[in-house]
Amino acid sequence: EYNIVRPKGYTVSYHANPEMEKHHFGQTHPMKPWRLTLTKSLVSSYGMPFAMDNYLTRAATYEELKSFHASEYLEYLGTAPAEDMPRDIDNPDKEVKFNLGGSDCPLFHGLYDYCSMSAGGSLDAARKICNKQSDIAIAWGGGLHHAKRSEASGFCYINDIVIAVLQLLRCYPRVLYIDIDVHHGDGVEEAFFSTDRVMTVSFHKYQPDIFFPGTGGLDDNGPKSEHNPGAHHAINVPLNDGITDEQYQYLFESIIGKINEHFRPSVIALQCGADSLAGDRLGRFNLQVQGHGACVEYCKKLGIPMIIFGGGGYTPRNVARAWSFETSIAIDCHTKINPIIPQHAPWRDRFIHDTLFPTLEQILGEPRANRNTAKRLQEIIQHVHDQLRFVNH
Ligand code: ZLV
Ligand code: CA
Ligand code: ZN
Repeated sequence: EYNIVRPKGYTVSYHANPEMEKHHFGQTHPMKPWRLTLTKSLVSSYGMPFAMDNYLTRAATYEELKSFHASEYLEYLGTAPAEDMPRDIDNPDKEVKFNLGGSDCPLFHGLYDYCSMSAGGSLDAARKICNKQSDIAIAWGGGLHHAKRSEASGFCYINDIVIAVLQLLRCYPRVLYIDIDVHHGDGVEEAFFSTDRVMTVSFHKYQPDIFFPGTGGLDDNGPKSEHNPGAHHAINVPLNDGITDEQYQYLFESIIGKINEHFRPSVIALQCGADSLAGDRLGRFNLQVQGHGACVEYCKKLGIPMIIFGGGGYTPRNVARAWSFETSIAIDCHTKINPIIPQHAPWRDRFIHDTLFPTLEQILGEPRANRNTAKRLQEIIQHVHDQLRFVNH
């Protein structure tokens, strides 16, 4: 019916496990792993699995997690008891280890399985790219960019992206990490602070003290020391509320185009956090499915192997729309996809509007005020170009 066929001349793999999606962070917590179920079901309703290699994700092993994380942290993560109420509210005096058990990073039943499956999917994706079995590998269950070596942070416990990039570095000289989640990709940036083999670029809302995590200013470009090879290899694009598709696409293409010329990446790791969409429960931007997807399309057109990760995204119907559309871009059927959500799609009523591309008015009623001026966008582009004068590979 939808005429979905394999793309010509390249292979796309899709890595998922329905077991991961059954975990719960708690009733009031904004992170809903169920959004992955809704995404997979919409992707399937369109017939997209026929055009990809589909893999059931396994859990990453302890040894694999140890490629980035400290063993003290992993051991605690594996043994800490699940609690029904966040500790810091219930027992404010009780010790909270590794930032676990607070309200951002609760200890829930099956936490270790959830984390190791998220990392397993991202690592499988990286291996498929390394083996040249895939040209684009999709891992929507990954993208947990805030986790540190021995600390959980911002709903992230295991940094699947860092683990996958470490795998890519075994087979490729240079990795470009791009992060379009509305939050700063601080954990990935920090992990590769001292190498010139990884360049990290994050686009995010920036308003220290008010918006998490508060890092990622325009002048934060990696270690300042002349002798550190990682200097100038962290790029940050701090934005204000209400940015539109048009502005975002202009910034993204100017910045990524220039980085591609100077850094010459051999592979791209793209974190597609969907909390940068309009109407997100935590986000503040005015991006539509088309503008978010345009970033994926631009990267794909560079013709470099790529892993696509998930990330944030707190309004599940919009997460499923964006990640389904981006899957269609990966397999090159986005121009012929029917914008009306298939009649047989499960949970069809959850989408409220029956289109893959709701308008800003449909999503928000009144769009959020845009606090990004044309002048500021030019300053950002100029600053990035100045940084890149130091980067030549
Ligand atoms: O999308 O949280 O603001 C990748 C990602 O980038 C905070 N956390 C920290 C700093 C002090 N806390 C506040 C504690 C909040 C506890 C629970 C919420 C509960 C309900 C509604 C919203 C939140 C919330 N938490 C909103 N923003 C936060 C951030 C963490 C954001 C992580 C983004 C993760 C997956
Ligand atoms: Ca970001
Ligand atoms: Zn986020």
